[in-house]
Amino acid sequence: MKVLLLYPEFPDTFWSFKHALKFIHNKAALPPLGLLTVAALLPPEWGKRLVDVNVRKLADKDLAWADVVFISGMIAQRNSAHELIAHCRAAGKTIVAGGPLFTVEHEEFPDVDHFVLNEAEATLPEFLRDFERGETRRVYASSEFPDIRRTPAPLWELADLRRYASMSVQFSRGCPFACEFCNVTAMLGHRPRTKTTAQVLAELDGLWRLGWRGTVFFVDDNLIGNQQTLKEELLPALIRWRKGKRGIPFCTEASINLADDAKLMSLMVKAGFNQVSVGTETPEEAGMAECNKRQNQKRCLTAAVTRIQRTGLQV
Ligand code: B12
Ligand code: SF4
Repeated sequence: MKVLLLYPEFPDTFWSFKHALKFIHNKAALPPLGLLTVAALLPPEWGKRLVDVNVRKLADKDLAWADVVFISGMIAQRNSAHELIAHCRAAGKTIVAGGPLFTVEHEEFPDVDHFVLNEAEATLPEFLRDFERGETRRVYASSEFPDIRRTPAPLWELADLRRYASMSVQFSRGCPFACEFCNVTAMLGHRPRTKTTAQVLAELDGLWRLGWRGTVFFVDDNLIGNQQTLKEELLPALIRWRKGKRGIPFCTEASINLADDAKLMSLMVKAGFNQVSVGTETPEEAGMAECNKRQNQKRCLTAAVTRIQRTGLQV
């Protein structure tokens, strides 16, 4: 079986960095980690090819090569996803769709043959069993939040790393907060689930072996969701891992209560984090209350951001 893993184009928004990326001769900010993870969950004997349309065009020969197309994406990629699906449909390919876009609005895509929704660790095994037996349903969904301590390392080797500004690694899924505008907790739950430290180090070793020395983005919804594991296990291990190595600075996302914990910030800096994105959204108390951004309420955001910056972390 030959699988074409297809990632739709991002529109020209702030977060696609289309104009800025030209200055550093890259095509996209990050590789499609979801598809690279799905690739690692597929049978090892299957042929796999990645086409990230943000990096290169989908060619007719890619479609001619493939038996089946696996497409991913987030809501921002909706238009490109529709176009790619129409293209694959015209080429007569079986289309399997998963990832955040399809998990929240799969009804909008009548041309997709199979939806494998939610986290692939929970839904893909059943789809693969049915696919091999030739008895597939249209929708595979699950309300389970799977244990990610068994998630295999993403198949980085499918991506052309030189085209990306950063690589990504995921330590945890889920977030203890409940901001009203955010899809994370509905899709991934409130209890942060973590990979083991050994898994994260194996992923970093894999990137190092492939020659990557640039930034690695820990794409956790909120890296500090499980502070105990972070402080006692992951950060000390990252400090040891980094010894004798040059390059690979880390960046991540965290909630503003990071500013309350000097030890945590200091460990992060020692582990090689130099940048953290913090969602402030609004300085208005009424706005924070309306969108349930309770972790930002009743505190001076400027003072919190300054405390983080003083440790050497760029915010
Ligand atoms: C890193 C990240 C980014 C990066 C880009 C990532 C990239 N690939 O290029 C940046 C920072 C640029 C970004 C930007 C944005 N992002 Co973003 N991002 C993330 C984040 C934090 C991690 C993504 C990731 O790598 N996850 C790890 C992988 C392993 O998870 P995954 O992709 O979901 O894959 C799993 C399953 O979904 C499934 N799966 C995925 N694909 C497929 C395909 C098939 C065929 C199958 C079977 C299964 C499957 O299996 C995987 C393993 O379980 C997620 C939150 C999250 N936890 O996922 C938000 C998230 C995806 N982003 C989101 C949003 C809203 C945005 C923005 C629109 C924000 C904004 N307001 O501008 C922009 C849009 C980008 C743009 N250019 O316009 C939303 C998407 C909501 C949705 N339902 O689509 C999320 C879920 C966060 C949220 N707060 O709700 N983002
Ligand atoms: S803190 Fe971030 S990840 Fe958590 S619910 Fe709020 S916006 Fe989503």
